[in-house]
Amino acid sequence: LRQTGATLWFTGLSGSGKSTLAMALEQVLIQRGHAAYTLDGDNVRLGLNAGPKVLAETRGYGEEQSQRFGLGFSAADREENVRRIGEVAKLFADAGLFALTSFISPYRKDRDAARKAHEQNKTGPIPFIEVYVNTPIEVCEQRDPKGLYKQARAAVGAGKTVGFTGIDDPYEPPVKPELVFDAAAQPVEQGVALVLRYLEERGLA
Ligand code: GGZ
Repeated sequence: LRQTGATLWFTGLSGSGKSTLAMALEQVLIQRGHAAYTLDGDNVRLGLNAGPKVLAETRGYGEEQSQRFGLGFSAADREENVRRIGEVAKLFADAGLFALTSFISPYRKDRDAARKAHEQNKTGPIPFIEVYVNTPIEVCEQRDPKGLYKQARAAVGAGKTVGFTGIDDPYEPPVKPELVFDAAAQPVEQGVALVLRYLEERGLA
């Protein structure tokens, strides 16, 4: 096993193709002999950062406990979600793995805080590579694999607030991401090649 820890931080809208790209990269990195692991909503928002509903169901938490410990989609909860993911990714990378994170991570200051935590890691700086998956919202909304955009549009149209990213909650694009990939304009293989080339140039893969 080659010990080359780094965090690849994918950020972008729901349906932008972050997870598809992260998963494809994970496979290629593993094929090349690296240890790599993808953190995404499926393994983090249902586990470590479970929401109130999940905690009520899986742990039998009452209303108050669920609200207190569960993470939803308010600005404060997204901040905490991203903070914990940043810390976990840092630990994975410190242990010599490629940590790939696939979360909207919509707020710039929260991503920057994760970056800073990597730079200031106690046992030495850990590479933090921000990959902005900038697929246009029109395309994300067209894809809408879970029907969430449709739901959000309908609710907002009926005068409700849902706080859905890109609809009535902000997405703040990175100012200086290491890499940018538009999944609407390019096939995933091209995204994989883009990231691999970058990692090779930095001597990480
Ligand atoms: C955005 C939401 C919301 C709201 C539920 N806004 O396509 P998905 O379903 O699988 O990806 C989205 C996921 C976002 O979770 P993250 O942990 O990546 O978000 S963040 O980084 O902002 O903490 C979507 C679903 O959860 N989802 N409600 N209000 N996406």
